Amino acid sequence: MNSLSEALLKGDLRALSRTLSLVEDRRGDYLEILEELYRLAGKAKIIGVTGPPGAGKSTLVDRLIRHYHGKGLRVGVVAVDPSSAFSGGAILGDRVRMQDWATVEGVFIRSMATRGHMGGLAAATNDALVVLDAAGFEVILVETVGVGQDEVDIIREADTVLLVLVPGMGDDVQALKAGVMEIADVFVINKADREGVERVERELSQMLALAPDDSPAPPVVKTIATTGEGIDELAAAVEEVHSTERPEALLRRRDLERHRHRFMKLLSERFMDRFLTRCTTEEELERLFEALADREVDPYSLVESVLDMVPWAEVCGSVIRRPGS
Ligand SMILES: Nc1nc2c(ncn2[C@@H]2O[C@H](COP(=O)(O)OP(=O)(O)OP(=O)(O)O)[C@@H](O)[C@H]2O)c(=O)[nH]1
Ligand SMILES: [Mg+2]
Repeated sequence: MNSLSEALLKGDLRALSRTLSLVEDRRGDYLEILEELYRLAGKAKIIGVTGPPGAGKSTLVDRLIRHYHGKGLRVGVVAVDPSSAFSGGAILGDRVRMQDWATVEGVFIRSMATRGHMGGLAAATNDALVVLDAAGFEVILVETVGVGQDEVDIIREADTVLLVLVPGMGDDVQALKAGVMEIADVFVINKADREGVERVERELSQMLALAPDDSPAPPVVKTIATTGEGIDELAAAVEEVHSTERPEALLRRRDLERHRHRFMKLLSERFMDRFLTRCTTEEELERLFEALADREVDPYSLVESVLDMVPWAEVCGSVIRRPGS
């Protein structure tokens, strides 16, 4: 076994941090480590927390850490920082709160930057979840701002998705509909101390009534994250969704969907990476692009010739039809 995975499995937190850095930057032995750790993962309860900027996600996450830690569970957190431009002050708040947990045994918090990921933010974040899961964290909270495809791809990995809304969102409830609305398992109306709670509740239930499928309506929980009000109810709703509410077939479908997605993403990420590292140099690529720009070659036949070189018969015969052989 890789020495880093070994140390991490023994509970070495520095090894855990280093592993997460390798995974995040796609460097070193990260693939070998992920292969090893993946086999040990799959036990954690992953809770995704998403919603618009400033909705109180971090404050809720802080409360949920307290809740689960208080039950004696080991809690991991992956906070995907929104790009600094649009949430200056809140981030500082996050950091301060997070620092409070930095020295607490059984709690581990990791921030992921949103920029500069080779294989995409979603891939890096999902692999970070595998690492934390294998490292024995029983509950893993993932915070993302619920906009953009990356965030949807991240939150898709969660077993339970909490969508955080706030009073006074107005048309924003409508705007969130695409993507996250469909995958939310629990709706949280945070900042319930503010005016307009009934209104957002009403809009939400109208929207949920329009849902086409026949699965049970997801629970709606009101919270005041700053005081902790409603957190026990929220945890209970998560528990219930997790244990009884969803029929087996639905969970299976979701799991298959998740693995389909992960496989496709990984295949394209790795394929591209192999091509770039094994096949070409920067200079060669540059020349290739120049030839394309000068229209000496066309991109269609070029890509087809690359793919024609792959021994497809072998790939399909042994890897796909007999996985694991
Ligand atoms: N009144 C009130 N304020 C809250 C509540 N929950 C959070 N806040 C405040 O709302 C602000 C934003 O909270 P955060 O937890 O940082 O929100 P966030 O969704 O994580 O923000 P981003 O990560 O920047 O998207 C902070 O000033 C919180 O103190 C609440 O229930 N009621
Ligand atoms: Mg936050």
